[in-house]
Amino acid sequence: MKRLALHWQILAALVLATLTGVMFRYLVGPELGEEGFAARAIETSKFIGDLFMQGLKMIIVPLIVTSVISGIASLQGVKGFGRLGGKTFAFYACSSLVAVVTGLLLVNLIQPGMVDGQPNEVIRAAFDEKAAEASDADREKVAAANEKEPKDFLDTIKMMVPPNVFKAATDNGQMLGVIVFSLLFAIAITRLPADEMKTLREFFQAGNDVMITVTRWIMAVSPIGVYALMFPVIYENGPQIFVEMGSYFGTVIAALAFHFCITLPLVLKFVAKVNPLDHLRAMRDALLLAFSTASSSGTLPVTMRCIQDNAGVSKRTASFTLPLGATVNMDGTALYECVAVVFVAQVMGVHMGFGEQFVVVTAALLTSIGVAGVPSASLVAILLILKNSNVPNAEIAVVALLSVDRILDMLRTAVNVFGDSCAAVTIAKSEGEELFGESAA
Ligand code: DAS
Repeated sequence: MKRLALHWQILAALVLATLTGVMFRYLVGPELGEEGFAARAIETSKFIGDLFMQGLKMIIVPLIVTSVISGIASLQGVKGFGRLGGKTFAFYACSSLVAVVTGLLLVNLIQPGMVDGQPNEVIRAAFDEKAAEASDADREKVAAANEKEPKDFLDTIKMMVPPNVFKAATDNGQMLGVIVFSLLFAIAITRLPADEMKTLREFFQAGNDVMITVTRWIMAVSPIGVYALMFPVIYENGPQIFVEMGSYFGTVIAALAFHFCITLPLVLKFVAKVNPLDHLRAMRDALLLAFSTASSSGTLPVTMRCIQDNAGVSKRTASFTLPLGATVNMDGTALYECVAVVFVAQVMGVHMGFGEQFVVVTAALLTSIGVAGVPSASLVAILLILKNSNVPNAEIAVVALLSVDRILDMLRTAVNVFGDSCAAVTIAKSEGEELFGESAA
């Protein structure tokens, strides 16, 4: 029997996880006791889900290093690199700025943290309640973030030059140092005599082929991994979070949907001259995996495969734009940071004028560069921006947001990955590449 396409397998796993999560929440859990069968099922599911996530993270560094070096080494010297770099950073800056402005407009229009122009006391009470109920892990995560000095742009620059690239490689979520090292290594190869570099190029090309095969093996079990990741999320996140903080959820989802369904498709159609639906179909596997794992870095191996195999983007352009994008280009995250910071300020009764909101926009753009591509990574940035904006009870608010963050994290990670893929396609088209099976004109 012909095997279902991967995106259908992942979709089926998501539906099955939702059905069993709801069944366990309303039928099994309470009757058999929270410490009984349901708890053991959730614990087993989380173990398998973590194993799958670790499998994805295990291949990130070797895949990216071999991909960037074998891909970029085909660039003809620094001129080509400079042109590609300029286009890539210009796209990232513009798309993230539009995303942040979208979030800012909606959070000021909807005002989710206010009722009749006054701070929403119900949500304020919900913050205290959720902060009190929060897991020790969530509390420790926020306390650790609270210890961090506010990361400014210079910190992000420093991350690009790791004192020990092999140590930097262990922080899978924050790939900046490894990517910059790989780019420098690749450019050096293009600057040295081609005949002397032949063996090295072939080594990294072969290494990349091996890593692509390993990626396919891990993706073969992705339906199981996706199910195991989603089942606990559905079981633990009942619909009440959408009631208590519905206005907040609605604002974030509306802003993300606008960027995903309007802004980026317009860029594809009028800038890249590509049919947005063709691109969406090409990226299905990566988008579903990004949604399921809430990790841009974890999804990167599949994003690379989709953009090259389905969209037809060259390895050179994909190897340059996507690893960087997964780390520094996070439209969904930048938008979310903006909405969350202004929302918390509204709940805490802190009025943010144009000047204060401009600072939030700038901070959201800069911190989203440094946010790692792992689950709930942006909440650290939100805490830093709230502290920087002198919003009181920032830690309580962030612990509360963290307790209801998973669904929003899944959505914004899908937007992050979609934004990266749109950048790759737009830049590939600007380089004259024929995509989606375009026949030579
Ligand atoms: N989950 C992060 C990612 O992988 C995004 C975030 O935390 O905002 O992109």
